Parts: sequence; structure tokens; C-alpha cells
Amino acid sequence: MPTMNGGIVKSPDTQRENRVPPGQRAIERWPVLHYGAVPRVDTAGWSFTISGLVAKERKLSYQEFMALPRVKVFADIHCVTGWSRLNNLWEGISTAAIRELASVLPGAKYVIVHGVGGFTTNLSLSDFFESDVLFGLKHDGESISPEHGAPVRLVVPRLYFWKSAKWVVGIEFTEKDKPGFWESHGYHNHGDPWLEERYG
Ligand SMILES: Nc1nc2c(c(=O)[nH]1)N[C@H]1C(S)=C(S)[C@@H](COP(=O)(O)O)O[C@H]1N2
Ligand SMILES: [Mo]
Repeated sequence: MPTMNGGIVKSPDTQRENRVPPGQRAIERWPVLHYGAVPRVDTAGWSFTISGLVAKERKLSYQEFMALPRVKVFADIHCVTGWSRLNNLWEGISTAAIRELASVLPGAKYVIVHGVGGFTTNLSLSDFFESDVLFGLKHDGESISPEHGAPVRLVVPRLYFWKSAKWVVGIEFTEKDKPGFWESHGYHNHGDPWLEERYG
């Protein structure tokens, strides 16, 4: 797979002198965390739906989604349970590529990201379209495993990792905010690790 200009987007938090936010500790391994069982996602039946406040709703097949331009992002992971994993290299589809497809209407202020089985997480439009946010397909050069969200997971490096929805099947642009799964179960609505926005 050719690299886009060899360029790698560096998440700004990786440029900090101290990269471990308050109350976190850096670990080497990459734990698996989610609610419920790991879904088996069949790529033949998989699609990515762009709905809500867009000029035209779209449903991309797996092939269409995979054909979108790729980016690489170097970023740190911060889980609200206390572990951080520095130096992750993600490869996938930038949210900027999605914006080009979607024609988001001016009234849209939030994005609700949908995962298999009804999981959701909510982001402001500005957090969603940050330059280091992507739909991840690979991690450290290898395809993302089923446990970590295959075939497609969101990666939002500047917020706690619960915002990084696994097994993504679509996004919905809305005018009003709608707290997602973890946000409705006690986690903070925003989740900035540097401000320790852990619990709502
Ligand atoms: N679909 C889905 N995505 C999810 C979750 C979940 O329960 N369901 N949990 C979130 C939480 S709380 C964390 S910490 C990360 C963990 O990702 P990992 O298992 O790849 O480390 O996934 C996030 N994405
Ligand atoms: Mo989490």
C-alpha cells in the first residue's frame, strides 16, 4: 500500500514535553476494552452510512470506503481507566475525506458515531474534524484486529479513548447533542484528558 506523500500527521499532544496527562500512567501493551462481546463484522455486508444534516445521505460499501484516500497519524492513547499508550501509528481515512463526501449542512453542530449493535458516541463538529482524527484501518502497520474494532474504528487522539468507537458503521450529523453510550453511563460528555474530564 503506497503511503500518501510519505507524510505523517503528528497529533499535537505528541509534541508536548510531558506526554502523560494527570492521573495517567504509560504502559507498553494495548489492552482491549469495550461493553459486550466482540462482534463479528462481515466486510461483504458492511457499509458506512452518512446521515442526518447532510445535503444527501450516503451509504458506502466496504470497497468504496477502502478506496478513499489514506492518511497516517502518529498519536497517543489515553484511557479513562488510567493507562496511556504512547507512540501509536494509525493508518486510515481522515474525517476530512468524509467531509468532502458528505456536504454537511450549516445547521450541523454535532456528530454521532454509530457502532455495531447500537453503540454511539458524540462529538462536536470541531472535535470530529480535527486534523488528527481518522477512521482507523491499521495500527502500527497491521490491520486492526476484531477486538480492537475491525474493520473500521474511529480514532480521536485528543480525547479519552472511549470516544474512539470500534466497529463503526456510520455517522450522523445533528443540530443537537446526544450523549452516547459511555456518556450516558457516567463518563464526561467531552473527555479532554489534559483537563481530566473523566466523569460527567
Ligand atoms: N463499539 C464500541 N466502541 C468502543 C467501546 C465500546 O464499548 N463499544 N468502548 C470504548 C472504550 S471505553 C475504550 S477505552 C476503547 C478501547 O479500545 P481498545 O479495546 O482498542 O483498547 O474503545 C472504545 N470504543
Ligand atoms: Mo474506556
